[in-house]
Amino acid sequence: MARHLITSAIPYINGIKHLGNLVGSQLPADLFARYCRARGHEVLFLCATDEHGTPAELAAAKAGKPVAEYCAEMWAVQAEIARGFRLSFDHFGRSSSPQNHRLTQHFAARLDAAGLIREVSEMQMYSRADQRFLPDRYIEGTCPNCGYESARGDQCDNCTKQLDPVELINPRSTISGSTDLEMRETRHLYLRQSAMKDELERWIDTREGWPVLTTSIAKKWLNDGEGLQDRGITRDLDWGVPVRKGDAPWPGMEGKVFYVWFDAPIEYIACAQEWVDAGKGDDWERWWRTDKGADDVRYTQFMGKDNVPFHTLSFPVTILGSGEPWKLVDYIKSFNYLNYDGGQFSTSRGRGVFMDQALEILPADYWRWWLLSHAPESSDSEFTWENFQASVNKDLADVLGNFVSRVTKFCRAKFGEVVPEGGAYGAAEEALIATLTTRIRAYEGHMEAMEVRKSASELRAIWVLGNEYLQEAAPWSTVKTDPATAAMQVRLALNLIRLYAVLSAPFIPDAAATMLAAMHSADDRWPGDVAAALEMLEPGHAFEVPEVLFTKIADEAREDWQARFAGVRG
Ligand code: B3M
Ligand code: ZN
Repeated sequence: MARHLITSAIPYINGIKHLGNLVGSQLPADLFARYCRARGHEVLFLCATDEHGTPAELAAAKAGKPVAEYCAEMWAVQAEIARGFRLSFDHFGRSSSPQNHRLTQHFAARLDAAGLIREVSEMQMYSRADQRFLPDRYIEGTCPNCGYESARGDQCDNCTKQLDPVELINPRSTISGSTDLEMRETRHLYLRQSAMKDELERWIDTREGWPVLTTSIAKKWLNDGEGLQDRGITRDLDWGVPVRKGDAPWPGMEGKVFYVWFDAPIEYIACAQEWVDAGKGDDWERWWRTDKGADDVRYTQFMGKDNVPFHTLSFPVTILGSGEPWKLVDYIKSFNYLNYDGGQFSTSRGRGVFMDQALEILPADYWRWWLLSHAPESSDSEFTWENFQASVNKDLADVLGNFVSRVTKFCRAKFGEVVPEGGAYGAAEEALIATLTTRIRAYEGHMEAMEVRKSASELRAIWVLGNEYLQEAAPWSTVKTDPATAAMQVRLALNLIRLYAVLSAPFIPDAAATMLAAMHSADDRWPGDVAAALEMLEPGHAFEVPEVLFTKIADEAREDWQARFAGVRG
């Protein structure tokens, strides 16, 4: 038994996320958390909303609400949708929590004491039309690195380079669109990341088996051009963590807040404190402090590729620079992008399927299965309605659903709603158990390695084995000449349903629960010896025929949805 700390990148508070966001962090993190729990490990799985900075301010302004009120409402909306997708967070926190305020100010004080913060007087973009400084996302312009025309002030979405707003070419205000901008003096705190380059590089070099996507992005920003640059960690904004040195004021920094990307990852830790303060846990330090037992913890982070630089460089600098024994990440699982039907998902244009809409049209398991089995791991992947329909109809309805329904209905008709006795296994059953064993061990290997697609295809292959067995054994004809053998075949198949429920639960938790309930079984222990796992439901054990597990998607529904989600949301 091991201890797993698992965090998903924390989604911005501004609005409901689309399926591309979901599959890039929260959903695969949930898959892994559920798998680890199923294997008997101790898990702390955390996520939160990322509430500070310009995205929140801009969205609140658009909604015509005070930003605190807007964030509270949107947190509740996101929490509800997360429950709908069965995301099994131990706590879904908020980066605006008092815990995160305190901890962020604490880290800033430590970094300052370590000489890692310098104060810089700089010229910053000021918009005369808007009468304010324009940090981050209040400015858009052309990326100096790749030429992308809609790069944001803090990062280019196209090439992932972290930017400072002043570096943009042809900048404009995103509030008013005004290009009447001037440079004015303002003072800010800079984190001396450059001073941490060697320590950071040493740390990255000791990370074993990190995915290429993760290390290549980290190394790129560590060694490219000027190398690791110092980062401004304060902003001229109202909404955020006020700049303080721990409990003390920070002279000269009055009225400023920390940059959202400074406090957001600290929320991973604060979230564990919130978890304790909410009465859900009793000790956060044994997960986060290596001097308090967190040395044994394996810490895995899940995120989209655009978030990798912040997690491999910025956040580790905060942790290492503090000089305190905080737990550092052991493994970063990052994802490429999911595209939507020939283009990109677009939050601003409402293009694609958003999490709330997805749950309105189909149960969570349908989405979970498609998204995970098509996770953008080695490259970007694409959602198309045809592919979604085919995958649901084939994998879920024809393969898994059909197996469950055929076996239970046949047994009810011939032997009643109890597991029949039957004779001893023959060669076909022995062969099935051997193949299942190989495949289940392979499935475990892929799940442990967080190879999401490979896990899904192994699971699908395990389902297919059941159908192939049933087809070959054909108890519906065997029963006419040899009822005892038919009974044995059905007994094995009913046990397979229970086993499938256990194996499939991390992917499709609701269907798995339905299958277990139909088998009148509460035993969801992970199979060690497969033969033994297939004897758990003994002769005489009652079961029932479940409702249809998965309904096929008709062409008409698919076409409707295709049209509905192509355009503008609303
Ligand atoms: N909120 C970006 C995103 O949602 C950002 C992640 C923060 S992780 C600490 O993709
Ligand atoms: Zn760029």
